[in-house]
Amino acid sequence: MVSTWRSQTRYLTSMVVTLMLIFLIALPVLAQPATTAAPGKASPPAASQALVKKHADKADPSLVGSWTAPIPWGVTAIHAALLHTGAAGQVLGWWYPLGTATHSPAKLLDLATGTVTDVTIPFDGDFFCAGQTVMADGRVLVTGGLVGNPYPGVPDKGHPLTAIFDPVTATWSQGPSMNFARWYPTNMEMSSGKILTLTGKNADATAIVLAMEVLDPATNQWTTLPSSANIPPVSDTYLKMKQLPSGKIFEAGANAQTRMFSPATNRWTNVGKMNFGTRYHGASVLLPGLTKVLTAGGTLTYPGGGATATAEVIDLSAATPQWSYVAPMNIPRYNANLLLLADGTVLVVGGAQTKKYSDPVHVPELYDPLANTWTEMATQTAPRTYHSTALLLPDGTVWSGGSDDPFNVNTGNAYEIFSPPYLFKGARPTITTAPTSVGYNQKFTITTPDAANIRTVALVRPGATTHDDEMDQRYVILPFTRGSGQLTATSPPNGNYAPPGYYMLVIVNSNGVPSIMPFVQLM
Ligand SMILES: [Cu+2]
Repeated sequence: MVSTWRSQTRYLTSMVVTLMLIFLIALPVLAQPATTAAPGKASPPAASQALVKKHADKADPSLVGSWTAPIPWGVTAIHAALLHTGAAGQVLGWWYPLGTATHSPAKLLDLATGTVTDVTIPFDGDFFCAGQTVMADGRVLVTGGLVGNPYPGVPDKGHPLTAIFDPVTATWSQGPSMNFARWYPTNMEMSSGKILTLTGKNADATAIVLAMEVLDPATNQWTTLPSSANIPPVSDTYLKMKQLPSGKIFEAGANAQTRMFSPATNRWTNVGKMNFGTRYHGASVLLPGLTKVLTAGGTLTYPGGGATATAEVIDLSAATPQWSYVAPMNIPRYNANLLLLADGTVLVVGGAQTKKYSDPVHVPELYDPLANTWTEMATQTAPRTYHSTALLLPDGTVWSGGSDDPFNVNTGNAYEIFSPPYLFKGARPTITTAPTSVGYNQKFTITTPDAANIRTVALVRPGATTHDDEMDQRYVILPFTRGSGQLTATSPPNGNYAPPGYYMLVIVNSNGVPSIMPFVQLM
């Protein structure tokens, strides 16, 4: 928590520099041809264009859920990851060093007790605007960041450093450096358990890194992919990557032209083009079923453009997949978090409307993919704009934190918990026992007194998120049969459906109420 005037001044100064930096970074993007809707394209459905809407109309928690007040924890979680450790899971959050500090501040929140532990990264390196993935063994890989020690130092330049957090020992270690410096990269775990890292600004801050590279956690070595795998020069930072059951990987923005990458051939093909155009700082999520991707929000011109409320879905199982408008959000926004919930619905949390920290949206909305409806939820206290994060927790609630808005330091340094409406709709089904690990394509038993009225069994991937890029989240529905006091589920066929690692196991009853979700390691 920033408490003295001196540190406050230093903080604000560093923030002004940050804003300038990010503007400068955006210049190459602004210099690209403007992306506008081509004539003859389908118009988006009518959406509310009310710019600022701060309060939900209803108060019944079974309709709109409820929020806690902000809870201080001493770190602005520009980055956040859910860990499988502790009795109820833990949240790791970190951001940039301030002033003359050279280590990135980090905190560990134990969800069972609320205890917060300082786990500041113990070596030099600014792991701010980095990539992150929870690897198959539960350790968190953080890639790249900003050259700028002491912060703000030399801006714009990426570094190739990596850091690995082991949640079992609650300690950081230095990982192998990447072959390329990257600031604003995306990580994703591939079906093999290897980590694909791509995009990001280079060491000179002159361009986006086009080469992709892969970390093999078994050998701790990075391998650069052949140049045929390079991303197109027009690509954005923080590309939104989704592992598909086909084995291919879909890139769902920000660029209007979306693409498919084949790890088998190391080649890209264009697949679909978003009707809205390029959605700078929009969000996207792979929907349950693993064949459709939802994108929502964003802006055509960044920074400083107006936000859109529009949303689109692409069905990647179609012969010729195309983006189609679906129901728009009620409230335009960008820099929001798009989060899969325990029942397979999608929550959009936070966001801004005109500038990175301006006109914050305090009203989350719940998207039901089956009904194609967005419903406004209860109002949260804190502005969760640029550099905000959100995670689904094992108890089915939502953690919302971050945003380094210099005028809301106290709320940026605090988190809030949202209880979705499904927690106010009667008794929860309970999982009495479940395995702690399971292989692929295996039947396994879940004992529960609620077997008779369970409608869904699923594995939910813990989040690892920054910059509206929920890098690995997925909701994998499992086939199951019912027995007396138990369910027999079948695990995913292979890593294309669910890359190896820790998942939250959920059962959802016929009222749409999810259980508390124990961790199971898929291996
Ligand atoms: Cu950033």
